[in-house]
Amino acid sequence: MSERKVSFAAGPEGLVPRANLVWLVLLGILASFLLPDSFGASGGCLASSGKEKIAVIFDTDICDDIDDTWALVLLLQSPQFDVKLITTEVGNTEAKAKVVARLLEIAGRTDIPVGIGLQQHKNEHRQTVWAKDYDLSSYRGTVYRDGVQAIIDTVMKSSKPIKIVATGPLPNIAAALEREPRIAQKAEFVGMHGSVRRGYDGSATPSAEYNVKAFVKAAQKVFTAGWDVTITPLDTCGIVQLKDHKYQKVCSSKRPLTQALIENYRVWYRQGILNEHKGLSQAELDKRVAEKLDSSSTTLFDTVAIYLAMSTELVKMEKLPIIVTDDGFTRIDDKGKVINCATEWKDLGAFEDFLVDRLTRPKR
Ligand SMILES: [Ca+2]
Repeated sequence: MSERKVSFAAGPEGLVPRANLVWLVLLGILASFLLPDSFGASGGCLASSGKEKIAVIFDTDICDDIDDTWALVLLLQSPQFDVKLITTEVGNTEAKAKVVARLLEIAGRTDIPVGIGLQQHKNEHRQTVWAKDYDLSSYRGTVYRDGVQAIIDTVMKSSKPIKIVATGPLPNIAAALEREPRIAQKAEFVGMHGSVRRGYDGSATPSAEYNVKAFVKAAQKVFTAGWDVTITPLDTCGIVQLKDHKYQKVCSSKRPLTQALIENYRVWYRQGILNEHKGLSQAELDKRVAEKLDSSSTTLFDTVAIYLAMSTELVKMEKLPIIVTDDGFTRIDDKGKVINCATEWKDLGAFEDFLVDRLTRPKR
């Protein structure tokens, strides 16, 4: 693949007398408290000022659960990131790539290449109907047919540290490690994976979390590779949901990308009901969709992985030795590789506020 060139505006340091730099630093600190980025995701002064963005590859199983779409919008509306590539995971990865490409067009971000991940089948997913008529060859950016190779090439050609942020099962990432093990020396891994002390819905018993259990061997490969691993397990990501005025603020946003997010939520939720209740009347279907869409989001697991790629301020991080068992659990075990785990929220309300701000903020 050919890597897309990204140009950076030159910083002002070389043009400013040294004495004035002190004032600039003080103003920067003050701004970090006053501006929206002070929700705990400043990512440091460099990232928030746009001088040194965080290079990321986003690997997503979008279209299975809807939270990946929320995560994608958060990613695109976070100025800390320099998004190098988005790859699709699991199932009909080409149909999923169409959804990603159409969302990137709405976002005005066709500078971001899309990679089609390993394909397990060609069935439709609940959300793919939204982009059913979209022609992937019309995407104004680059589309890589071999998403795994695109991951490898993007990492190996990167001139700066790069983070692979994954919010689905991991066959693409495991295959990339298999083909080119050196990516583990040049990248960090950040994922929505596992369950350390708490399970689904905040239960006191750990669960075999889907992203791990669905492709256990792949998860074992990724978790034991030589790179730095950071995860939001169910302990933190499994209790994130927007309700009431926070949810309503997102729904009423006039931003085209945010409106597209809610439209995808509608399509995805509607298709889920249709899959379960094929004989349902149109009126009953509309009623059920409206009830859910008017009230709350689903659990927004994947948004926390995006957050961890830029900040850990709002969560308690622990370095824990973790093994991935053959039945899909992520257990604390002295034989495990030590990884960074977001095990508790320090301030979940502040994260919700941050998320709403990012999803609804005016385009800059
Ligand atoms: Ca996901």
